[in-house]
Amino acid sequence: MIAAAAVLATAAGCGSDADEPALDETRTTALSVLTGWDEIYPDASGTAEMSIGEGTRVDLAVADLEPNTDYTAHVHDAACDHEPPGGEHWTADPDEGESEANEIHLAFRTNDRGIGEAFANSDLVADDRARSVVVHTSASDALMEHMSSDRILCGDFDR
Ligand SMILES: [Cu+2]
Repeated sequence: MIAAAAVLATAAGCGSDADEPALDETRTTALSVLTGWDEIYPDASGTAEMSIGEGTRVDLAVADLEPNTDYTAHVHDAACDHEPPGGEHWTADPDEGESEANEIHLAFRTNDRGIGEAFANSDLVADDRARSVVVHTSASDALMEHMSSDRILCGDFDR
């Protein structure tokens, strides 16, 4: 009984509250090519960092994608082994539904070597439902007609 009380006192003393996002927390991930697209972009890769404080900053870097092509990326709400990979878009307020103002979106264009970088600075504070980042090809990509999904890369944030 005394030991349990001591543990509780210690937990309370560290100042973290399960309902509040930790301040200045940084989560990272390495993105992997999803099934199907791995045949087209076998070497594609990416890294992402999500820094959470008063808002959320996401930095994304990808390599070995299609040169000079537009891509989008979003913070998603499920792990990459979910079907579909990454689940749905993460929404700051789930009751509000999907809208750009309620989500974290990134957009970038690759250079002539297939390298791209993007960042998002959002006022929204990512919580534990923010599980992954997914890179989507642009809808105009001619390859899309042969693919079942526009999701190319996915990475699970460490937690
Ligand atoms: Cu997405």
